[in-house]
Amino acid sequence: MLNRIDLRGGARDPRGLLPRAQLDVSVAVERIRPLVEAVREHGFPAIREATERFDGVRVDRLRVPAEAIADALRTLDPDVRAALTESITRARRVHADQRRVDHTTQVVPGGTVTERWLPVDRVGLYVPGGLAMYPSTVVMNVVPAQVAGVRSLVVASPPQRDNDGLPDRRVLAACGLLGVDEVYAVGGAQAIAMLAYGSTTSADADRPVDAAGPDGVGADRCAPVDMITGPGNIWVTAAKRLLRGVVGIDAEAGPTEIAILADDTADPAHVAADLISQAEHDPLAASVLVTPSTELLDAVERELSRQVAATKHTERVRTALTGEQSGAVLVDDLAAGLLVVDAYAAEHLEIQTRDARDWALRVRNAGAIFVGPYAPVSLGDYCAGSNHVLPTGGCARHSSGLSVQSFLRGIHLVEYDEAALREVAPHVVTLATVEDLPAHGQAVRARFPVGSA
Ligand code: HSO
Ligand code: ZN
Repeated sequence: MLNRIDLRGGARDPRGLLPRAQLDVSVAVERIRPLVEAVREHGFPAIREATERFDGVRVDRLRVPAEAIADALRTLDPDVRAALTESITRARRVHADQRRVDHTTQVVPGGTVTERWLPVDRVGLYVPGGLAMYPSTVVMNVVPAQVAGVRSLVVASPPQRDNDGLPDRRVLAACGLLGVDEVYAVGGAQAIAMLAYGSTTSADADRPVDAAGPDGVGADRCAPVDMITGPGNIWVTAAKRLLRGVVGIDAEAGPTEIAILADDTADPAHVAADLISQAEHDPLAASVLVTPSTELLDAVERELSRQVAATKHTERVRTALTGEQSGAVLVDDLAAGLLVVDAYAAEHLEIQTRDARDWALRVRNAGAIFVGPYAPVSLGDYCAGSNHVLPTGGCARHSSGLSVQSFLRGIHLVEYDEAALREVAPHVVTLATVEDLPAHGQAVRARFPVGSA
């Protein structure tokens, strides 16, 4: 079922041999530009018009009433509630250890630099509502933001026709469990534009936020956020790309990926199940097995035929596994396999080998690494305590997954007394002169005469 790429017996550079699904966002950016502009100019009426056009729902208010969130929580299946609660507890435990402390460096006597870590003030989280409903994604975005100390957290998610034009009930329940009460029933590019610009326009800037406009609607206007996180479809991704800079954007989430580095000690039934688990997300999802063992690969193939036929989303999974973005890479040994997984830089990497931890510690590029036979990716998707918002498309070479750090800004506090400035002043003046920026030097000279260094 998997395309075979045989890298044995040669020193071929694995880069470029593992094709990935390419998402062409630039065309989508041009398509959504007018909509984003309309939201910026007109606010609520433009959002309402887009919601009617794309979601087929006519809304008078965007904000989800508190009773609807409470009701979704009250009627949530007790098992789902228990599982989400466990997921939240474990995620909080891990993310609490990511808190940063302010640090002061004494550079010279009388001269210090303090790094202060301050949370972003207001964050918007987009939760998709199309193919899949992800209450777990609400957890993975909200927990690090809350641990970072973000004071104002808002969720936007598309209105569902089968839920009275409100977002999915399980998404609302997750918001309720996490104590997020500012939720908007808005999806797609219009949601990202609303979060970035707010749903207020200059025409209603002078009325209080909770007062209705002249037409009696829009009493629940959304104030702009400073940063947007969360996955979405191509239109959401396009809007995020367009609005990067107006607001902070976490990352562009592409189709999910799993790579497994395995040797002959791996259980083929587990390897197959794990490859299928991420293929289930999307026909464009990538599942890649890297192994020196042809016996294992053959056994995994037999398992795949059996398990793919039996899984619920057979067609989606088969399309993903047989797509050019997926495959099995045969290598001479695990050291060669390590080069392949590093070149690939998977969102999720499983190590199912002898001495799995030793190999895992040698990996340089991966979003998250799942070590040994009892750490499948789906554990991390839901209940490991780790975050499941991870870099895709090779971005693990330079980026990390969502964390408390993502919601913090480090601000330097520079404190020098007169003696400390006097001592270093000649160097400042020299550097200002070499850069032909004499006014920079003058700013120091204005305080006292400066000799040469
Ligand atoms: N594997 C996905 C996250 C997810 N899985 C959510 C299930 N629900 C991307 O890391
Ligand atoms: Zn998943």
